[in-house]
Amino acid sequence: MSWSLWWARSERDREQQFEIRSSLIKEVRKLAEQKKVVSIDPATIEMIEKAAAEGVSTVFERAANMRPCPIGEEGSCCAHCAMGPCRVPLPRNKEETLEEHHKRKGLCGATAETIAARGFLRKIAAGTASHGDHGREVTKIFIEAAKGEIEGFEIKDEQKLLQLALELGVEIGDRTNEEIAIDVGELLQQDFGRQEGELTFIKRAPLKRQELWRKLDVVPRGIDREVAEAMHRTHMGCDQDYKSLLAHGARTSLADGWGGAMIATELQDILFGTPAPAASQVNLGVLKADEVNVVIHGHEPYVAEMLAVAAQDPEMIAYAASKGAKGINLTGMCCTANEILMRHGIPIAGNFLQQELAIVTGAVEAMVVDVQCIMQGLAEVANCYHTKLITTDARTKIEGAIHMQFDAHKAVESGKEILRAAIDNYSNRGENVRIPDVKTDLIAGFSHETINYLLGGLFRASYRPLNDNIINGRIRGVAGVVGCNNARVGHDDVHVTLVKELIKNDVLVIETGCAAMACAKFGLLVPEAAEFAGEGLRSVCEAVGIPPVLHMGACIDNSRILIAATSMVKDGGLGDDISDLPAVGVAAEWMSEKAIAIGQYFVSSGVYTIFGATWPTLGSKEVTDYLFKEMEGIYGGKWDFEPDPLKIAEMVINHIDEKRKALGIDKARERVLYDMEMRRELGKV
Ligand code: MSK
Repeated sequence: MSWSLWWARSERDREQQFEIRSSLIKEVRKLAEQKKVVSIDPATIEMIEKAAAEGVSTVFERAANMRPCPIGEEGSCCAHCAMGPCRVPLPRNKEETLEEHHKRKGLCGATAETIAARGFLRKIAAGTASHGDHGREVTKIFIEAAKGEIEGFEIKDEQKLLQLALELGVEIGDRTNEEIAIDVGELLQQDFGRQEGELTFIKRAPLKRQELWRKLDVVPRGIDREVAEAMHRTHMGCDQDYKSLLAHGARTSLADGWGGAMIATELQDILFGTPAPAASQVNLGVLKADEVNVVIHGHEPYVAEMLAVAAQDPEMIAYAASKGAKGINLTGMCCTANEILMRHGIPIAGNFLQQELAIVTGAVEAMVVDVQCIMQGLAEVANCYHTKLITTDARTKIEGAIHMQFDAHKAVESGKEILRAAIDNYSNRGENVRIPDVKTDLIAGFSHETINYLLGGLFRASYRPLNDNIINGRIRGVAGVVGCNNARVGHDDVHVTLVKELIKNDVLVIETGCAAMACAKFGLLVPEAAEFAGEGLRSVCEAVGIPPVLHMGACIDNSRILIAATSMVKDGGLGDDISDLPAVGVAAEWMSEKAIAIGQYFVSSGVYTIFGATWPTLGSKEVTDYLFKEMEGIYGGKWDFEPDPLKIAEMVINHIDEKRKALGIDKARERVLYDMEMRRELGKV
């Protein structure tokens, strides 16, 4: 069912459209409500059942017992002043017409359009603020490390530092890496508080895209400035033109993708190492029955980096042995997991919806959290078992948790102190332990640089082979499948069903965040998964030795996708802007405001972007039409919404085929069986 159908407004169609709209919303919820598919992951199901048997509340149980507010869900509620909250919901009965709905206003006179657009912009601002604050903290630590003011951190990727210095015009000469790094860090730090001008990395975008942004006046000036202005514009009595609000949404989102997120990724790579392919495992089965299990959860990598160092320290291993443990088993959860997976091969215990379930195993001595995506429910679950929930960042404190502030100036000691607390807790582990025997192999670490190298080799690193394989039709196009889990839809089900369908149709998939973990759990992130791919994609994967689904990192690393897309444009043959590429972005199980910021910077950068699960502006036809239709005429990219994964796949493929046609590369694709010699040739392309 197309979303647009339920907006037909003629009186003749009104009743029918009301039914269609109602059924679409119901369809989104149906699976979860009927409990047909809570999760497709056997480890998750086993732990949900254990939690239920032990009377422990989890997000799955709460989702079953509490329905989302229907007015808030469609973006029809405004709580921006104390005269409200005002509600301007869509018709809830067949007697009310949409025309009557249009007469419904907030106390200040705010229309459904203004209310929906303000809510949408605030989501973008919150997401941009989260990535921006992550980037700011990384930049601070980067500069302090270069100045020698903090211990335990050093420049790991000299080549990337020098490349970035060249790009930014920072003098290299015979200066030390540390001197260069200080200048690079301080230069990028200015992007957070810049009042006028343009963000540094805007110049990385294709020239045509930069010109478009300048013409539209949406080039971000400073990261913090755009977030602050978004909050101002959405204050009561300020911006009341939904198109104006959404234009600032585009500008704010660009301050995320080409600003805070990109700065974080670049500096993390220099400081901790640019990811390269690393083999590891995923799912709750990576927890160990006879070792101290520490799960590190959140987003910012420096606490995790220090724990990774401390866990290998002979002194700490001996301390664990003194408590009867055979070792220290460090594992990750959510995007901190992705960070330490990509750089150290540390296994992943699970994605977003599994955080409470890791504790339900009864085998986790400490869950150490930093920032973002950390459920408050963890404290109550930890209270039911022996697990210590340890917060490490003053920006994320949780009532009932132990706060052990991570001090970057004493990073090594801070890391050891946290580990000691976990080890001390090993003897408190009771008999109630059940670790699901479920884990899957994966390969991660496909940074932009790695893909470049794998495709083109050390001396001619390039995206040209990828472009050639798209042009010759072996690869139909590229889909960036990213984002969260959402307890309102079947856990992992939407991601995995979608991605399987895409690779079957020769669409190369690049992934980040919890989506990557979902597909990893189902064996799609190993080269052998090429057997699930269509003939063309399979031949390329086998020739190069890569999986058909490439793990590009944490959700902050969606900026890597922007760089990859720009490289594809610059390497030629696929148009002269990102919007020309046969490429699509999808967040099929999204739940975080960061996902909306990411989706909007994809759209503002020219990418057709489809979200599943739910959509937060359905309360206004005008705003939804603007996002889903008109934005394409402005930015070359647009939003779309569809909860069914197979329908999403169809939309992705249709869009890719349209772009192929526009590029003149839509001729019948050759179907050839490759012998070994031909595959070797393919690898050389
Ligand atoms: S952790 S933002 S649930 S991807 Fe990045 Fe996963 Fe979404 Fe958090």
